[in-house]
Amino acid sequence: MGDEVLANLMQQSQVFPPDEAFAAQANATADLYAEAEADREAFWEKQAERLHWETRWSQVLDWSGAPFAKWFVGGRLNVAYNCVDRHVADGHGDQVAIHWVGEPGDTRDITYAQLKDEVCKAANALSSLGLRAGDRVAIQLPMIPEAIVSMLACARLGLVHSVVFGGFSPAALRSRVEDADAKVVITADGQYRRGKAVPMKEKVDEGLAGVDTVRNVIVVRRTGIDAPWTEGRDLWWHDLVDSQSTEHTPEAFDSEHPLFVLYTSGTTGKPKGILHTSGGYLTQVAYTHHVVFDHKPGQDVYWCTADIGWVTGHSYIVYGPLANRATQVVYEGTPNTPHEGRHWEIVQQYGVTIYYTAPTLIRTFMKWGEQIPAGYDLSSLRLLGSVGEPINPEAWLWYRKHIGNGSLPIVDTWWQTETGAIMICPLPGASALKPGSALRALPGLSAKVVNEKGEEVPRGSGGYLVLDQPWPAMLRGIWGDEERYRDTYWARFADLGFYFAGDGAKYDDDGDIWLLGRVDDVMNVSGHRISTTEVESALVSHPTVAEAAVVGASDPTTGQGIVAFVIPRGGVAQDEASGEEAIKALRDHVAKEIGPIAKPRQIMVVPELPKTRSGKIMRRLLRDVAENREIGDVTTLADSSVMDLIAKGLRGGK
Ligand code: 6R9
Repeated sequence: MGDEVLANLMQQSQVFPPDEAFAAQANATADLYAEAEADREAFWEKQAERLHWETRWSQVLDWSGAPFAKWFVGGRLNVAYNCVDRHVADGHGDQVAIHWVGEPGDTRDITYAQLKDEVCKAANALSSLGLRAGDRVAIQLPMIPEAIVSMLACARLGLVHSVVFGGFSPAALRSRVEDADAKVVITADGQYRRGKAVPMKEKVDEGLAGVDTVRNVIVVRRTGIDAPWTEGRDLWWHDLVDSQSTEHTPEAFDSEHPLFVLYTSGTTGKPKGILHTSGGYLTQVAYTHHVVFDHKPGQDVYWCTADIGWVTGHSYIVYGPLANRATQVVYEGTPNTPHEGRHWEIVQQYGVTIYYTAPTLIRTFMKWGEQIPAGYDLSSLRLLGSVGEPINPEAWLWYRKHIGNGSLPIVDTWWQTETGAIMICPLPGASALKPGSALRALPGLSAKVVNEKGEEVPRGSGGYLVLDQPWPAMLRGIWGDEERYRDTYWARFADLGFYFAGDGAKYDDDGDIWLLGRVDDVMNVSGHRISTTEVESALVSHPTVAEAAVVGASDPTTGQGIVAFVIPRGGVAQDEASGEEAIKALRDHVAKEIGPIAKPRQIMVVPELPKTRSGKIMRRLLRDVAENREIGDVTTLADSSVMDLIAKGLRGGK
């Protein structure tokens, strides 16, 4: 977002003071900031007491090995016990944990007692395969209950899960399985996508071809479509799990025992395996879910629309809500299957009170029209949330007006795969809300906007977002790559010990934070992080492409859209390369290499790319082309005529 645009936004911004009735019943009050400020460690100690610890910690934080933190040192707990068993032990076994809604319309209500049985059976099944604490398990599943059960079964046994988004390609699965050296993969025969059953197991097999470290593939039967089978390796979930005992004694693990690895795009082609551990992570997801969503167990019906393949699904479908004994909706399908009112129909049917989604979906709802939600009874809703990218004020105001009855608090939650849990966000009932601003760090957490030197910028100015204090759910490294961990996040402000988030941000005149999007080569498409390099590598791996440059161009629905510039290989005529078929083949190739979410919105065939004398591609200029703007300053180009060539080429054949 350019400075001008931002200035406009900030000018337009209105302030919505907290609603008194909401404030009177809110889980959090503004006092929490002062309480945390007075003694951070005591504050986090209190939050950790939300959980059941088998052994209490002896030290809250050990930062002596920075940037590798240890939280609740010496403490021992079982994450799955905290998310399931203890609620049953406390007499809430009959409370519904999950109202599951399948895309074709099938449903399942699962109580905490039933969830406990399912998790115990799955844990017994995984043990029977010889898996031991510390082993890695890859999970590529649709949004079905078995996905959540699998994650919790891993947590129960101290196995490290690596969930791979169901829309990722065989190649993406393979690189993740290999990087983490997963011994078992859990998947499904197929998944429903917009009313159709599409193969999943077949694709998993393609990804696993030649990978001999995977001992077993467990397959959930979801759609009934044909699944290729490798005897001796593949096992049906129902054959393996259904007959297991519902008794399983959870073992307590060290607070720093690894819980999961989740891969996310970095600035190079290779995704980073972000590592999270147990005690600190669970403490912060439980705390934030409690205060940010104002969640009341036994009363609220909570719905986070994310997929478990992303961190939002990990922290705010699985671990946070279940640790807090939530009753939640889990929906398998897309928001317009079979019709564009599907979400509102579900809200009405289950009486959803808390709804947490992404700006890209809000903008899609805007496109579909306000008459669609208006056709449903949304009066059960009492709080709305947003995550994944900056929410533009128009979308915020539409969300409040058409979904939130013109009155509900909206929590704009800034965080990352790396932070594990929400960091910057309003406290509903306590904060005055500003459409488009995430406001400030939550109590117990700290964020600053700084310049190149790491000095805090004055109000009204912008810079880089940093986190200047360690936090309980922080990543504990990149799987197998300590150096990349230090380089990516800690090298930029090494002397100051700040975590560099990769986001630009600005303080307004009140000192509130406005997030401005990534400052690196990571694009944000529909709230998903995709690196320009990753897409470039995919394009260049196609036989007709010599060179490629990719930029994120602003897009009214998806936030950013991927625009690629490609130079055809020698021997491929410009006309031929820019033909409809050839472009389609390239887009499909990227989908195959990475996944459909990475498909470029537009591909332009060009004779040259704009480069500096040191050979760096000047994406700024390409972005000007992609966004149909006047081309900016070209004086640092090695050959300043290149932009003319590109412009001429595009006029000629697009
Ligand atoms: C949770 C999640 C992280 C990146 C992050 C930032 C962007 C997320 C945001 C936001 C502005 C918000 N982002 N939430 N930007 N306001 N409320 O999305 O994790 O997939 O790792 O993405 O998303 O750019 O750096 P992840």
